[in-house]
Amino acid sequence: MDVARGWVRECGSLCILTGAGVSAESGVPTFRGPEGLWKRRDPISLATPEAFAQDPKEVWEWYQWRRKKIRGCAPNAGHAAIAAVEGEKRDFLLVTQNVDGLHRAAGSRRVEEIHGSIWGIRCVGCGAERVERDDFPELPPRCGSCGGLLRPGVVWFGEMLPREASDAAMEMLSRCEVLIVAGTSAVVAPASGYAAAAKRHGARVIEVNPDETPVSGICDATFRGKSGEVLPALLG
Ligand code: BV8
Ligand code: ZN
Repeated sequence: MDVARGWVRECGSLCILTGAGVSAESGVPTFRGPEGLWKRRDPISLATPEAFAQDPKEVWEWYQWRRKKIRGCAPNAGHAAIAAVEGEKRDFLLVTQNVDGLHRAAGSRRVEEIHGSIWGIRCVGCGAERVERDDFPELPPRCGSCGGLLRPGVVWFGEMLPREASDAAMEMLSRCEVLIVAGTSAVVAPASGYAAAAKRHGARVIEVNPDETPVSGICDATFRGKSGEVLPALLG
């Protein structure tokens, strides 16, 4: 731990990549964990444009179920440690796959939500976008100005990542001295390739995850523990 703490302390350019595991201790269901299943449906089958086209009401019931769960969750010590180290770094970027908004709630500011936010909504008709934290009385919700269907402001499987967020992430991965990969199973592309990209540019890569993942083998240090316990020790 001391060696890795030294890398983090001494580096001028730090990037942190997070996944659902970082929010697990806050009570947010992970994608692959048993508690992530809704009505026994595989999350990947619901988070697609095809599922929405076929049954927008059912897809919205799933997102409303997740929004309700997340609304009752607060950031944990892992989120707080990440928000704190941001203030100490000249060059810093948090890249998250999480749509729960807990990083921002913890005070993170230099953050790219590459898979969008569950609190965002967008009209498939006129493209109008806004943040809506309240539940919708009627599902699927409709756009107030054009009557079009509203969809969650997240990136679905088969959809491209938001250009700006993706470019900012790739830019940082090409110059960061240290990359911390926390709470991700590293199976969903393109984020699954970020550790290798940073490694190619000479970064030290540190993994925080109770389990082995496909990127463990290229890491310079791995901590098999919960991010809410490891990150405060590593970043504090
Ligand atoms: C794209 C938003 C171009 C929605 C999400 C075939 C082969 C390879 C790739 C593909 C393929 N077919 C299609 C693809 C591309 C596809 C992909 O990768 N599919 C996978 C399933 C194979 N990717 C895409 O479609 C991406 N777009 O590529 O565009 C394109 C376009 C057209 C066609 C081709 C290419 C878009 C991907 C984004 C999808 N949206 N989320 C929503 O949330 O509803 S992805 C979603 O799932 C999350 O955002 C996250 O990215 C992923 C879940 O992964 P994790 O966050 O890592 O969570 P998981 O539960 O899996 O793991 C938790 C980990 O935490 C575990 O390791 C566990 O051990 C650990 N853990 C548990 N507790 C703790 C902990 N760690 C620390 N502390 C703890 N306490
Ligand atoms: Zn509209």
